[in-house]
Amino acid sequence: MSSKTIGDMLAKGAFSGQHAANTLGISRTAVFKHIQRLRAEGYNIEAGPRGYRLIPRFDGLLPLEIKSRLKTERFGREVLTIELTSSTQNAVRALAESGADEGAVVVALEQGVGKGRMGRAWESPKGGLWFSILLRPTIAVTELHKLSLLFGVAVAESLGSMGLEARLKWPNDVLIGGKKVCGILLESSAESDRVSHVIAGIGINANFPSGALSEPFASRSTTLLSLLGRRVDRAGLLADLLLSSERLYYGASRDGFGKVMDLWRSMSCTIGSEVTVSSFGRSISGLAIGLSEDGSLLVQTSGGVERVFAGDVAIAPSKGR
Ligand code: BT5
Repeated sequence: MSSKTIGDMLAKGAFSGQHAANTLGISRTAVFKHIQRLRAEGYNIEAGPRGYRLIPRFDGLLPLEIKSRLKTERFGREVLTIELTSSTQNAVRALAESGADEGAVVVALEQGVGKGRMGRAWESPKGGLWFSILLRPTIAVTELHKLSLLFGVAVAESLGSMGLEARLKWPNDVLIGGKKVCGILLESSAESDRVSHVIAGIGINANFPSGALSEPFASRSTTLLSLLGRRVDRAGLLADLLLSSERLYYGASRDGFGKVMDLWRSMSCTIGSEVTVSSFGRSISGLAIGLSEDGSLLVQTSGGVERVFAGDVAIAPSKGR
């Protein structure tokens, strides 16, 4: 028996020391010791007439609330929630440098300087699901970019299980109804050709209205609240997403990225669309005809098929679904 079991009970509601002792087959003193351990970790646990009760904080994203929903082996087993940070990427980098294990997650209620790709900003108001996860992949440096495709698939799967049809825009956007609901950022640290760690940052516009973002992002984005008309359980969504991504990640580490690529193709709104791709100051237009095995986008232009390895895609409005 560990504090985790008491933690799971606390995440579900109030209980008496006697009830916990009976349920777990331990003494009331042992229950009290677990409660004290959790208090020492920073949880505010009230002992009132209805027994022990966890005082809510962090708007449903306390580590205990997340952990009680986890079905993963490694992803999210170490989780830290921060009220306000510059970027969860920085917080996970600090964990990585202090030797944290693969799967450590940092969640922030709000980010002061949320990061997009290529030095762009990511607006991260309260109500979003902003988190980063530490990976220590054994894959080749040349395969790293496929991880952003992998997380895109995992996000789309999780949103799908909430009844939302998410589509993927190459390389790393998740769209619903043609509007961006989630962005993915991968930052890696490699020495020569060995990857020491990768930090995957995922931002999902969850429980705030699209209007909370500034223009022009607001009109190009959507949020789960705007789509569903209700707040979602972010701890549950995070747990679900960690499970999807863990399955895909260890599957890809074992068998390669073939399955991820196939899933990505089936969820793509890029393939089959007229696109303009801007990459390193150059822009090409044509029909996106496929995703090649190396993760590059194949674009049929008037001059032939071009293979795009990095860049931003704009989808022609009529096809941007
Ligand atoms: C991304 O970059 O889409 C990656 C976003 C990753 C965010 C997560 S949150 C947790 C972790 N911690 C961080 O600091 N970052 C990660 P990119 O493809 O470059 O898109 C950035 C562009 O999206 C911006 O230039 C805006 O146009 C737009 N944008 C900014 N905030 C947005 C938002 N909340 N929703 C939709 N679009 C947004």
